[in-house]
Amino acid sequence: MKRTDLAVYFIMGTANCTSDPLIVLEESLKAGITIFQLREKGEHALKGQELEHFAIACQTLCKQYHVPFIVNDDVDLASKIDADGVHVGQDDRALEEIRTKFKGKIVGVSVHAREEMMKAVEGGADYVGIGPIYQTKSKPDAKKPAGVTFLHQARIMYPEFPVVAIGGITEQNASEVVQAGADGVAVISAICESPNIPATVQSFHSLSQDFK
Ligand code: TZP
Ligand code: MG
Repeated sequence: MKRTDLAVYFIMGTANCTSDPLIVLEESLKAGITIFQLREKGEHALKGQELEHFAIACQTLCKQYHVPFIVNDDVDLASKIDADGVHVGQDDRALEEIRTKFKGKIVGVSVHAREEMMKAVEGGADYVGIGPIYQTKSKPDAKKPAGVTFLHQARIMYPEFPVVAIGGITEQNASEVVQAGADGVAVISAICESPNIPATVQSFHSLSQDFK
């Protein structure tokens, strides 16, 4: 994958949307998101066949716009529907196992500290997600906001490695994370709750271009 693929990374599940999630996704794709992750969580999360159907609907839209389709956590679902990649946290399946099961696909890993970052890079991750940078209301079990300190260190450790920042990122604070070294911003609420998705996506795009 290219670092520029991470510029505007939209993450969404049905719980994040107050209107039809597929309409929100299509609007975001039209507006120019560069990568999409299906992250279906929460009490009323879709499961089994329903989840698979919803995932395929998201994947079909992403294909139409030539945007990579990533599945959060669920490596089996990602393999079954032949997604473009998976994203896993530190408590999910081991990177080595995913790498062998999921050849030629994008594998993203969430990291919070130096050792986790080194392990992900050496274990063959294609990119890392660093966060939460700011306070987030989209992940009830999120760690404490870490600010941009580690993000900046990660960029110094690995000048060329694809890094996306996550957690509480808005149009207002996105420039700080890009300046600290992120290749892009991963957002849920900034897009799901935007009153003007095209303007929001455009504003994230122009920020990541300004600092390149
Ligand atoms: N991982 C760390 S913070 C977060 C995830 C999935 C939620 C990001 O959502 P938002 O609404 O962009 O803060
Ligand atoms: Mg996870």
